[in-house]
Amino acid sequence: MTSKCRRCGLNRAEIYLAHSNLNLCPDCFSLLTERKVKNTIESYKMISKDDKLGVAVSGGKDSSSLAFILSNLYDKLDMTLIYIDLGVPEYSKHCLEKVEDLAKILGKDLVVYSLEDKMGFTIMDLKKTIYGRKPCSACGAIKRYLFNKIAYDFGLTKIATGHNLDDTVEALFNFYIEGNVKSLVRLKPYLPKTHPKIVPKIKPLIGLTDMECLFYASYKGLPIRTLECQFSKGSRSIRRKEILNMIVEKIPNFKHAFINSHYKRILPLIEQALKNQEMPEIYDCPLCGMPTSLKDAPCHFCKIVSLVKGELENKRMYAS
Ligand code: Q46
Ligand code: ZN
Repeated sequence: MTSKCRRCGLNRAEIYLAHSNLNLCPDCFSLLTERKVKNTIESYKMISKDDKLGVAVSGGKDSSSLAFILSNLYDKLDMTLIYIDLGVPEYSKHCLEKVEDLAKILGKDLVVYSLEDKMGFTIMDLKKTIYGRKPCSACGAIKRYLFNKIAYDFGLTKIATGHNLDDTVEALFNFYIEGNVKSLVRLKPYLPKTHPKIVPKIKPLIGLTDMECLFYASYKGLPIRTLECQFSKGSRSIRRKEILNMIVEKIPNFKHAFINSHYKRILPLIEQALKNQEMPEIYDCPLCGMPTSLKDAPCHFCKIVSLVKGELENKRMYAS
């Protein structure tokens, strides 16, 4: 026997949300999903009407759902999609097609930043040169730097990213294990401006699971990628997510409880304990002028760029 939607009582339920024990039809699910995002935005005061918002898009289910929900909820909001083409064969082109389709559907501007055109190298060069194996940590650092730099150069006031509940719990879980208090404190739904050149970051999907984002994107027929980056397989973050999903099989609201207790009870205590600590100094990178915690030294991004460019130059010299 098929069950009816718990909200409308009319349509056939197609999705079961174990963490809240709800059977929902696609329409009610979509409505509740959008409401959850609106509640997150309002409770953290993430967006104001004068904002010029940059949305970091990747062609994935999360960032596509994010852009779609934001333009549904705030149709007058000044919103620009930003895509970084990393130059991963097949994958990057495939993702670019998806974000171009999304921008057309939403009627929003899309800024495409090609690493190869602008910087003269791709993520594949990172693998071939300095990293040898997986280039993911450098790739993450490059993306973080560029999203901020692009938003700053375009005069955008905030950057929204598609980090969802699963991503956040996975990252928190890792920082707890490492005892990495500095990163733990920085991982917030709303990271305000700490320097004139640092654009505030918001995570409106922090209350939605991977599954909810996937269902939402498919119910809305959003253009999302069907290819994975060749470096994503077997990553530590995926393994940690698998472990957390095993816990959820036994304790369905585990991730929701974890994140609630972290943000409502534990983080305020940590922040209180760190209150009298001096803020780390911020310097200007001598190469790009962007903020860095390193004194008289290039920022992390510029270091990666000069390393990979130096290696590429060496290779060219040896080859000629
Ligand atoms: S794009 Fe970059 Fe991911 Fe590919 S190289 Fe790794 S970090 S897996 S989200
Ligand atoms: Zn720099």
